[in-house]
Amino acid sequence: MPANLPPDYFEAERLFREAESTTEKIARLEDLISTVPKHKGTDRLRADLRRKLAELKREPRSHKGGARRASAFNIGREGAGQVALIGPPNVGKSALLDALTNATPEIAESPFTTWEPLPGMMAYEDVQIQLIDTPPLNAEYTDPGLLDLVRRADLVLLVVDVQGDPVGQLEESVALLQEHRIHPRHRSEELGPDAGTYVPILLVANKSDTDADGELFNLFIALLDEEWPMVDVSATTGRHLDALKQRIFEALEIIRVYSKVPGEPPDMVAPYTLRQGSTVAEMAAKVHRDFYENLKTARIWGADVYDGQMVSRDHVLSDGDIVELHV
Ligand SMILES: Nc1nc2c(ncn2[C@@H]2O[C@H](COP(=O)(O)OP(=O)(O)O)[C@@H](O)[C@H]2O)c(=O)[nH]1
Ligand SMILES: [Mg+2]
Repeated sequence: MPANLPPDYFEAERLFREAESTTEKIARLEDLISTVPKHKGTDRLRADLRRKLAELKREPRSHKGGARRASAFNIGREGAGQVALIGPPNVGKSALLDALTNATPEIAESPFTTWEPLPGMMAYEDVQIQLIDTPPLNAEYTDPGLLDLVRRADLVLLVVDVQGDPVGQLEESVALLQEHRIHPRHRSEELGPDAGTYVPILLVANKSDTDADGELFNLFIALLDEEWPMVDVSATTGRHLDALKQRIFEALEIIRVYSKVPGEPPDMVAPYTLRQGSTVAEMAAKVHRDFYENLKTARIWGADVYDGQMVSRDHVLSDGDIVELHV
């Protein structure tokens, strides 16, 4: 694997790995190939990928895959991460989307108010995160598009109603996902690499509006037989919604990096967002391919460096760093 592939490559690679039908695999592999920068260090990789693409094109296509790509669930990623709100009917998924984002979904007591997924953007400090409301999980029928959305999501918020039967709701939802080989990430060690797709899940115990001392929430926790990352909130009163936003940001495992043009003040308004552990070269790839290819050094201001420190392209960035790229 050549060093310093741009972050888009890893994202595209993940989507390719998760593609199910041949049609979808071909489309995603084509996307993947387009993210590989063209230079000597990537010759082998590009040849391997093109060979794989030729093989896939020889396979018979399934119509199912073609239909799936056009699904309403295939929502383009926007902002620093894509987060799916899922769960049983009436737990307040749409109410949460309404409370957290600029979107205005329909909210109602009837169990099947939401039929189509609906995205909205949530501001957290200076980043925008995409939240997607979805139709309820249903043991009778689950749209394959919904399952794909869950597999692709950077984070899943599994919403339950703490005033209802949160344990039953959680168990049913997890069982349904499991039927489709989707598992919470904290089970990966137990289930092993061949069990299917692991997704990070944050459990959201909604409707905790009358639960001022957390009694219902603590009872819920006591009844669970494993530990979940979880937070109790109320979409109606706004209780703990700020904490929820922060947990979402943390769970995405991203850092914000601010760019600076030599001789000018940094742009502190629109940070680049990168995965934790990303390097200066990966940041350069987000700015422009030319920066990525021609980058010589960079100067950094931030918590782990002295002001204006010169670093190489392999330097690992921290949240809040200001970076001046030199080509
Ligand atoms: N008490 C209370 N009711 C809520 C809360 N969130 C949603 N609801 C109500 O629960 C019902 C279902 O909400 P909705 O968002 O449509 O649920 P969804 O089916 O999961 O999308 C509506 O009557 C909402 O007003 C909450 O935090 N507290
Ligand atoms: Mg709804």
